[in-house]
Amino acid sequence: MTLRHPNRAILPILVFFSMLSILLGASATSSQAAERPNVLFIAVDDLRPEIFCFGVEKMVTPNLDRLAERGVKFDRAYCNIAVCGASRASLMKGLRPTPTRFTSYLTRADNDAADVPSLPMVFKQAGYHTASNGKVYHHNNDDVEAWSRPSWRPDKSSLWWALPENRALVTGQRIRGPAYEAADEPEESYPDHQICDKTLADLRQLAGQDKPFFLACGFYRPHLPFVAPKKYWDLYPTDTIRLPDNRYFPRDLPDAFNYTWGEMRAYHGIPKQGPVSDETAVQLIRGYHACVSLVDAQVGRLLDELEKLGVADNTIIVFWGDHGWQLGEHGFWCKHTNFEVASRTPLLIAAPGVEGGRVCRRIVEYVDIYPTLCDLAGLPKPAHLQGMSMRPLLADVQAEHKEAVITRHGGGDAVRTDGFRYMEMHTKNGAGQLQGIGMFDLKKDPGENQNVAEDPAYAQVRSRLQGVLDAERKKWNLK
Ligand SMILES: [Ca+2]
Repeated sequence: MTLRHPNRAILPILVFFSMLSILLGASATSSQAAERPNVLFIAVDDLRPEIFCFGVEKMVTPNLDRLAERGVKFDRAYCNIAVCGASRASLMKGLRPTPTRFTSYLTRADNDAADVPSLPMVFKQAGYHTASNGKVYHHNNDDVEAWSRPSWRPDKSSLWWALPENRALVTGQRIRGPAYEAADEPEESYPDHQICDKTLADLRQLAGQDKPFFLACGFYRPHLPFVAPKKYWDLYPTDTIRLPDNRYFPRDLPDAFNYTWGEMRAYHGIPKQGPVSDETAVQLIRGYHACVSLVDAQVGRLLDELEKLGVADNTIIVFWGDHGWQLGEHGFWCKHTNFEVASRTPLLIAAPGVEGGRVCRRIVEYVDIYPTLCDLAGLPKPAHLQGMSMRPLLADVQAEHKEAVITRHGGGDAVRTDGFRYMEMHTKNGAGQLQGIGMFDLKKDPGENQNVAEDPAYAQVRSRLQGVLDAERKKWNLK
């Protein structure tokens, strides 16, 4: 359309269309680019759904709540293995963990599944600029071919304690400083603030390019130690913290499911065996909450920048924690189990064309993230994927998805359905002899405090869930 040679009769029409095109300019640009949406992929270390919008009302998480309003909150999302490196590698490769693949925090995706492309790799191959800041994989040099530029992390010295007296307590690899720290230090000195700064700079650079981007941003907290500026601790006064009611091992559960949370015992002030004092437990919970609010603030900065750059409406945002965390439930701390609190995770997905502010109660698992992102970006899904796309759920949160999700860790395998958790423990990292069975009726016992596996009233359910686990093992060759 041109205004170069208008005649009097068509001039008003041309003016109308010109104005319309100016008015629609922004959306026309976005709809062209919407064919290739950007991806902002936000990973958080050790974050369980301890977030206001997930029903934990004491939490101060206005930015995650804002993100939930933009997208769909998956209220029942589960990692496939509750340990950092393995969960991340499994998610990024779209493959389930087994007794020999994706087993520990030290897992390398490029060792354990070298022959299949990772999620960022399919985006890179499709012409995206892919970049990674902070803790995305466990190892900064994992899956190097998948990134358009070297992965970036803050200086190691910023990762731990701010106060010199706490740093001085570190005298060896397994002799760490305190499990928590509230220091009146500027937020800029904390690694997550620095990771956010780097990601903001990248966003400013990448938003102006012709290529769409897949930008991964991994925050370190609320992983131990719980170090956060004092201002975040002040959001959670000591006298407002309640310890969980179920600080005991589940009744009638075989001891094979017991767990000694060795990870936390390496920190100064934590006993080498036995429970922590109630006083320490309260401070640990405060520290965890403070770290969640610290991360929430960084997410807010990312959301603000997307808006400012005008790319928010054409960017898929995926927010995920790599597994759950035990905050004293069953007397446990840390992750490394198959209980609900260790395997349930926060998952938020906002995407162009997806109506925000909705809650999905269908059970989903982390191997489902890879195919979902392929679908949302219109990329073909590689044949090796073992998950199921959640795109139908983003369109209709009531759509059918799957009956059960499977999580595993060490010798343990678990099935989680709408109403039950069924767990087995085997020797040899899950490949050997059966050591015990556990089952919880989650409608009656959401805290998983009473094993019902040996209760005759549940014999039929137990047998059905055992069948589900066996079928999944066979289907995916998990043994
Ligand atoms: Ca982790």
